[in-house]
Amino acid sequence: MLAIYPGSFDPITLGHLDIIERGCQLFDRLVVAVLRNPNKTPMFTVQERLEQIRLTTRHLPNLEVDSFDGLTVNYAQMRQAKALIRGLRAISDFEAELQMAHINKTLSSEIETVFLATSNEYSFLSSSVVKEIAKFGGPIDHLVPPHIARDVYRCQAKTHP
Ligand code: COD
Repeated sequence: MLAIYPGSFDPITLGHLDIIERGCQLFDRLVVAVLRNPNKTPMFTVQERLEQIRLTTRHLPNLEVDSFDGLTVNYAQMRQAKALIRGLRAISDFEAELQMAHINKTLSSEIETVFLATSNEYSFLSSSVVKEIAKFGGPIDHLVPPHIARDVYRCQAKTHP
């Protein structure tokens, strides 16, 4: 059975990686799908994020990394996926995630949303937190893989030399 883990992944964090590794154990195949979103100004281009995720997940043989635009359920249908995976960190995630799951169900009744609860150690972690800490020169090595930390600091140095 194929599942899709959609998101922005700007950049991928250890929290995302935890969900990906657990998703790979639950499903035969998992696709991490990066949204091409023209309305947002990300830190990393879609191409950079795809490379970052591929490098981070080389140890997972049943994982694929891809990008998509438009509705997630349309992409999931095109891939013949049965489920969307989403991570839940806190009640604040729950409200928005539940709403999105309901909307997606109305758009495509055959695709289920599967929620995975965050592991305790990553319950506070998001891509935004990583960027915020890096902006003020704080340590992020415990939040993202080492090559991502380097990318974030390099990007930070370019924008705020
Ligand atoms: N622990 C556990 N889970 C985590 C952690 C963590 N530390 N950090 C993030 N996650 C989870 C998030 O809760 C989310 O489920 C997933 O990982 C991805 O997170 P992000 O922040 O990288 O990506 P999002 O949430 O911005 O992605 C949103 C989508 C791109 C999936 C969404 O906007 C979308 O589907 N857009 C396409 C248009 C569409 O179909 N919209 C829905 C109908 S209106």
